[in-house]
Amino acid sequence: MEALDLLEPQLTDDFLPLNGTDYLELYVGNARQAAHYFQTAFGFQPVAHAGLATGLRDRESYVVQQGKIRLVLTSPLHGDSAIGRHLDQHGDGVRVVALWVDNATKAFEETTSRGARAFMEPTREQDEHGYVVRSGIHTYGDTVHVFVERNDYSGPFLPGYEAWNPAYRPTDVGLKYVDHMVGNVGWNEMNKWMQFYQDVMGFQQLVSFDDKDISTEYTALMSKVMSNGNGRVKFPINEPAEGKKKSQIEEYLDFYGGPGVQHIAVATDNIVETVMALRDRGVEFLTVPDTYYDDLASRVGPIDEEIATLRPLGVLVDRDDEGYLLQIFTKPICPRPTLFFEIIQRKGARSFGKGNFKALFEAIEREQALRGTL
Ligand code: TYF
Ligand code: FE
Repeated sequence: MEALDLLEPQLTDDFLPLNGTDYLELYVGNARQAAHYFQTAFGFQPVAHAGLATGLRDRESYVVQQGKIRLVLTSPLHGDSAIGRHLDQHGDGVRVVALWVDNATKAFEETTSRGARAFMEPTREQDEHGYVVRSGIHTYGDTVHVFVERNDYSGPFLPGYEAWNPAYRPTDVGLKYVDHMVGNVGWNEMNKWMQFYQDVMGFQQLVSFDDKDISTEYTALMSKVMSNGNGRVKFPINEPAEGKKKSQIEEYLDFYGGPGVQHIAVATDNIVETVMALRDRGVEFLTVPDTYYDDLASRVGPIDEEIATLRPLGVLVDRDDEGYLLQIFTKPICPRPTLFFEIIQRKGARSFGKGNFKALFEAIEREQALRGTL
């Protein structure tokens, strides 16, 4: 690993100050069932709804939230539509990565003047709870960034949405915020998108992994981690690399029909309890061979958790100069082997689990072999 100095909060001019991730909008085949799944399996809480009942004619959306993580699940009401075509091409996936800003008009001007392709001109929406301004730009594939200015808004989500208060409310599982969100891009496109986040959005590179860091006997990929100035938004970008067999990134590109969001890493401050709750509710995780745990203590040194507790859960551990982290990856959450979730707990570490890459990628290869796509 070529570990560049981890970023300190930027003191110089940040032309695109971000307060964090505002929401992630997934286009899904059945938003009602997806909302139920994210409530039941992942412990998200119901927040808002828009659809035929609120005057929309073309789509239905459910908003669910846990900690600061807000998901919008949207389905089209007709086939011959932009959302319908997105679904046909990509299957369920992330369409919008919305970022919370203080000034969505300025965010639009700063990014488009640096070369971003406009997706949504600054638009003000108002209701009895105040107003919101949104704007947007295109990023890799069919993915877009929407800038959300909501400092003068007190409604449940956005104007046009009604509060959604069903009696059904499974408890949360302790998820707190989006730690990072990873994009898979095409062959030899990683540097282009790294440059995009640097030049157009003012991000800086945190870390870079080449194919020697991220390869097993069979498959390889490359990755660069981009971070905004204050570190609240981190976007690793992966590209496939040549190996003896098909890279998991190439598999993703084949099934998603191009670049897109690969995984959403969500943070917890008690990964043992969170993963126990998720497993109880039927969430399926990748597992590593039991031997992973045999040399864990010597690899990572003393940790607060009992290895005997982590082992049956399949939680992975890695250490860097600043501390350690615990992480685990779900299987893909849809029929295509595309989008999955990572659960992460940081105990000082600001890295991404490089020490786990080999075990993790071998676990992914076992899944690829089961699917017949390796
Ligand atoms: O976000 C990361 O960098 C880690 C490791 O295809 C990782 O979660 C990297 C690539 C990948 C899966 C996980
Ligand atoms: Fe990750």
